[in-house]
Amino acid sequence: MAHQVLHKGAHARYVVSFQKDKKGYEYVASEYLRLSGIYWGTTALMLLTTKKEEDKEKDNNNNPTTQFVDYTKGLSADEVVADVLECRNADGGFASAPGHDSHLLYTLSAVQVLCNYDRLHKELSEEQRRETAKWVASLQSEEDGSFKGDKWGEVDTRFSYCASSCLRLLGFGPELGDIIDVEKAVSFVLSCRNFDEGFGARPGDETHAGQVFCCVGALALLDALDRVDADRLAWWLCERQTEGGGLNGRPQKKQDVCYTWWVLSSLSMLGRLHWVDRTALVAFILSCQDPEEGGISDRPDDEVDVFHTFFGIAGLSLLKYPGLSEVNAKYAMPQRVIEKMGLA
Ligand code: GRG
Repeated sequence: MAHQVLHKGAHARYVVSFQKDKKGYEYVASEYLRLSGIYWGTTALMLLTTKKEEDKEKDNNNNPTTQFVDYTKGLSADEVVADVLECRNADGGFASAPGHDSHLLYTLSAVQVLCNYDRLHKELSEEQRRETAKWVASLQSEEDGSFKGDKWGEVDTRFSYCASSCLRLLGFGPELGDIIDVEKAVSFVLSCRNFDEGFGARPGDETHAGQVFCCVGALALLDALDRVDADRLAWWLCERQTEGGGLNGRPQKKQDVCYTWWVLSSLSMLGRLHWVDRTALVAFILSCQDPEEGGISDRPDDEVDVFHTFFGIAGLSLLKYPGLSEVNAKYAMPQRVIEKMGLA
């Protein structure tokens, strides 16, 4: 394989220039998912940044593996936070970009970014946080416990995950049951389980690794992960590894860097991360980098983007690639943030 080391500096430069070039084509064209882009990019910078103590780590040849650079400094925290707050709507939810409707996907991204920068409580009053939580809870169906993504009504297990994560990050611990019907939320997720022990977007839909992450994550966040057969599900997940070393999202499909995250984080939550061939997977991810301009693509020699850059780095972090900060599999956020919030 051509590029066998992670080009941390190049990736950080790529993320920073994407985020700063607000008139650039990529930035303008991604307005419909802008807030998630901010979450992917800024979280990638945080994972590239290691704590100072980790400088002392040595590789097999006793050489230091990390050099401390705070890659997050490439972007102004105040500007990032201002960009996020501009997307807040009067209903308490957040939109992909100013002027759009609130959606659960972007509300989760907003809350994640504010937590990552330790600004959730500084920027949103208790009343505003309650409004956001109420808006999230209002999307749950009283009938079957599912969540819709917004007022327009699409139901998907992605939204069960987003709602669960959002409410936990907003501080709902044992009192989660006061705001949503937890048992019904769990039952809906379980109703999307298939014969292969995997999960789809709605009852009867095909198993897909992205939805498996959402369902395993939601069950973990709702303290119900013991209701899956971990061995059978982990077997389906580790069968996603292809001859090229990368992972696909379902049988007969192509490998893609983003499945490193959806599959590995699920395996990690199930305590079976070691069921994949780590060496082959690391080599595949590294082969998808642009070593000069930075960024990671879905497959070697394809165009890079912030989505695959984040999930490649986060996947490498789960694989304990040297010189990266630890990522939390359940929240897809830096472990140090989750620990500081008392959610680990
Ligand atoms: C906080 C990490 C995080 C996530 C929030 C939005 C979300 C919750 C999860 C998305 C999970 C998901 C469905 C991921 C899959 C994305 C993807 C690459 C879909 C492509 O699907 P197909 O059918 O691709 O086009 P394949 O690979 O099956 O051909």
